[in-house]
Amino acid sequence: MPFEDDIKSLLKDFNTELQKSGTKESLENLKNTYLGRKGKLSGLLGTLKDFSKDEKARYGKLANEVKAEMAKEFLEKQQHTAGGGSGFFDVTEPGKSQKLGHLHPYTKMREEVNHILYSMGFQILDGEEITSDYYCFESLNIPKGHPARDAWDTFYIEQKRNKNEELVLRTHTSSMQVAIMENQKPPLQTVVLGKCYRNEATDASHEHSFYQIEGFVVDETISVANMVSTLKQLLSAVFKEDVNVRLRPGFFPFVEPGYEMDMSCLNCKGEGCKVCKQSGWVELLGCGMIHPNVFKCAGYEPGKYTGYAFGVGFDRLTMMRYKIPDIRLFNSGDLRFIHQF
Ligand code: FA5
Repeated sequence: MPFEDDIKSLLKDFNTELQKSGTKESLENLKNTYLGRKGKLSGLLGTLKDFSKDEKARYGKLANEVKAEMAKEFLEKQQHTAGGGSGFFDVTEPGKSQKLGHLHPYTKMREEVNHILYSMGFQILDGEEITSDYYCFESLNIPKGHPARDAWDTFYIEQKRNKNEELVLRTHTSSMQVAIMENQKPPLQTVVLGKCYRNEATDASHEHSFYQIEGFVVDETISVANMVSTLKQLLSAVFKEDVNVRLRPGFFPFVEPGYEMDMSCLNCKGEGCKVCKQSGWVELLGCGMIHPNVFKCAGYEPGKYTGYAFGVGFDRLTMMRYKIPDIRLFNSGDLRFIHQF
């Protein structure tokens, strides 16, 4: 019975090829090849005319059953490929890649700097951004009416804490010095990395909200030499090259002596360029030996301890590291800027 054999083998071939077809195009081709007007099934049906009446009736019935089965299998496969019949889904179509976010340069730098400080033995704290006038100024040897308050003018909060404690947005992370020392006895090796606020006009290197790293180290025999070597080590690790530093006298009421620390210009290697205004040095941070009045506020025994403190602008550090020309870009929300990191 060649017709029966032929049609069964046609069905078998159809099923094998159907299994392999997974795309819209391959299914369409399969349909045309087997079920189309000039397809293999039609071709086989065309041979029926050569059979007897009885055979024609029997084979014709068989052919219709096979055709129905093929159509059913085909539809099922198509629906399966379409993901439940909700429209055709081509599994071989290249996917649409999801846009992933990435870390802000601040976050990258912060993770790196934290890692360096941690490996140097510092405890890393954040502390409160809304603090009292006492911790931000008074305890740092800056009483009311002191001229230094003008340079560090900040935002004052009407509401008071504990009935009469005046609140401000911290103008520098130095505000954490006494707050931490009150709760921890030396030896202390601490950094505070966090946000500060100032009432000042913005420009390429000034923001009203920015970040600082405050560091302070207190023990019985801490010296300026310890401070210089630690800061040199810290800066060299941050900039991944050996940096030179120099001290100039600087006034901060909570340190004595006080210094401004400059770093050799990485742009011109100290030769002189636009970045360092031809001096070969870049102004970087304030530092000095902690004033006895600060230790007094912390409740430390007078004369027992010495220590150094430093305060560095974290934004400016990040700007130097990534060669960012304007501090205002950080919070601009400009995607052309942010996509560069
Ligand atoms: C201080 O804030 C001192 N508390 C630093 C200090 C700590 C001195 C411990 C001694 C001992 P100054 O105002 O210079 O100092 O600020 C320190 C750094 O913060 C600056 O060098 C600068 O990098 C950064 N900074 C200051 N104001 C702004 C601002 N408006 N925008 C961005 N960065 C700023």
